[in-house]
This record gives sequence, C-alpha cells and structure tokens, in this order.
Amino acid sequence: MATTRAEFGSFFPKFLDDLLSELPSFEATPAMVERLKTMFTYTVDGGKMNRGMSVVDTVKIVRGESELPADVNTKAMVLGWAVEWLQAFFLVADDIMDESPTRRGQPAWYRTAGVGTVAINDSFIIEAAIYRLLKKYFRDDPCYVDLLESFHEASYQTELGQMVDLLTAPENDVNLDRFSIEKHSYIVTYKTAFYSFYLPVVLALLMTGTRADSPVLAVARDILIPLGVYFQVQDDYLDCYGHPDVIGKVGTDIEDNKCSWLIVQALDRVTPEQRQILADNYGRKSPAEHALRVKQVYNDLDLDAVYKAYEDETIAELQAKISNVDNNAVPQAVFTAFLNKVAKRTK
Ligand code: DMA
Ligand code: MG
Ligand code: MG
Ligand code: MG
Repeated sequence: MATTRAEFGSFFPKFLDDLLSELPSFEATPAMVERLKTMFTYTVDGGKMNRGMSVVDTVKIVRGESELPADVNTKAMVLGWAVEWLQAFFLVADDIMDESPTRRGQPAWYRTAGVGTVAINDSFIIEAAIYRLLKKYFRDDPCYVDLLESFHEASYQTELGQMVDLLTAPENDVNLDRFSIEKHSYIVTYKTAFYSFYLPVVLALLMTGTRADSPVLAVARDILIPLGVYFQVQDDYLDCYGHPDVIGKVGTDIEDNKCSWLIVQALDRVTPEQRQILADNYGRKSPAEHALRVKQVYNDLDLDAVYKAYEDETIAELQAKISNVDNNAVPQAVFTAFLNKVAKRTK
C-alpha cells in the first residue's frame, strides 16, 4: 500500500528531534535549539511531500512488500525526509533569489519577522541537516558512500540549473533572443528533474541493494528525467494559470524575466506586433499592467490549449516508455506511481 501523507508526516517530529537533541554536542543554547526548531518546522514540514513519499513507495515496490519491516521502514523514511530537507534547502534560497512573496500558502521564510537575509545561512543549515540524518542512520551501512554521493551529485546538478535559470533572467535586461526550448530544457532538467524524480528512485534502489554503477539506474534515468521536465513545465504553466490559493504561491516568472515554458511557446507563435508587446512588457517588476499585457498575448495565442496538447502527448509518450521497461530491471509500477501522481496536476 502506498504511504499516506499522515504516515509519512508522522516521522517528521522524530527526525526533527534527532537533529535538535544532538545540538548540545555543538554547545547550542536553548535559544538556538528553539530557533532551529522553528526554522526547520516552517521550512521543511507542510509541503506536498510527494518527493519524500516516493522514496518510501519505491522501496515498497522494489521489495514487493505492501508493509515494510519496521527497521527498513524507518530507513526509507529517513531518505524520504532527507529529500524533503534537500527540497527545503533549495526553496528557501529560491524564494530569496526569485523575490517570491509566498510559499505553501504563507509568507516565504525570508519574509517572516526577524529573518530576512539570515535565511541564506538557514538554507545552508537545512542542507547540513541532511548529512546529520544520513550519518545517524546510515553511517555503518554499505550504501552510505553511494547515498552521500547521490545527494552531492543531485545538489550540484540543481545548483547548475538554478545558475542558468538566474543568469538567463537578468533584472532590467530583457532580451527575448536569450530564450529557447534548448535553454529551457537544460534549466528544467538540472534545476528540477534530477533532485525531484531521479534522486528519490536512486536512493530507494541503493537502499535495497542496487549498486551505484548498475545499468538499472540508466533505465530509471531515461524515464524519470523526461517526467521531471514535464513536472517543471506544469510548474511554469501553473505560475501563470494556476490559482495562488490552490498552488500556495504567487507566480513571479513574467516579472522575473524567466525562461519559462510559456514564453518559449509564445515566441514560437507570435506575430511581429505581439513580439513587440512581449519585448516591452516582459521582465518588468511593476506596475502590474506589464504582466497583464504579457498574459493577454498568452491568451490571444491560446497557450492554454497548447499546454493541454503538450500534456496529453507527453503522458502518452511516458506511458509508452514505461511499458517497454523490463520489469526485472525496475518494476514498471515504480514509474506509473510517479506518473499518476504528476499527470494533470493542478497544484
Ligand atoms: C524551482 O524553480 C527549482 C528549485 C530548485 C527550487 P522555480 O523557481 O520555478 O520554483 P517555484 O515556482 O516553486 O518558485
Ligand atoms: Mg521560484
Ligand atoms: Mg526559481
Ligand atoms: Mg516556478
């Protein structure tokens, strides 16, 4: 049976306590412990938790068990929550860099009272916590080094993607020629697909005894990277067409001059007049009329329908790919579970 949000969520207090209870060995004062408790709870807990839960679900499918033995379950939960800590590390920094006002239906962490740029160091601490948890639960495990390398590699990939995402979107310097589908593919593959889709499966496979050099990982990568690209295209779409109350965040891609899937699709279809409107209004922080004019062009080009067609085509392609996977390499159910969670999502 798939992990429920309630069951997965019930492990957060345990891992939080692991992190807090070792702080005396770092000579932390009670005030420091309290600050970290508040910070971890605000930034790590309360997301959709799909990435973390998928580690546990993958372990179950690979082992062919609907319930895991308690010790295996705890270890799978550690890896799942370590991915959630990794996600929080990226999001805290991402919201500062993207100047996003909200996250998960509340103010972004850097926008809360008394935090501000301290959130930069908090993001580093959130990352460090991953390695404290891995050390506590996996130090003597044969897969320990492979787990460490997987987190390090996924982090580096994400940071490279974030770098290109940000450098392609300079403030006060709009140049639509910078955007292309190739640039977009690089950005989303690196900033999202590796850590959100490939990493959770790699961790589950390593934990269940697959070696890091196994060809099985190439099979996983071949499906999970395109799936992750689709996921980020959805994120780009929802940034403009999603409702803030549903997605828990206010979109900023147009104002931030981002190489979003929507602007790339628009540029593929515009008349010279429409292109001029985009050039004059994209990447302007205020007033809000600029972003509204961009959205008007998107609507005139019926990007909503373009997206829906992309979505149907991509789902069909992924289903075809999954049906070709050798169940002895990786059970197809690993991938269908992911696809079902992601397909046609609205938040
Ligand atoms: C997200 O890109 C990527 C990472 C690594 C956090 P984004 O800025 O589009 O994400 P969001 O829309 O959630 O701010
Ligand atoms: Mg962002
Ligand atoms: Mg971003
Ligand atoms: Mg986004």
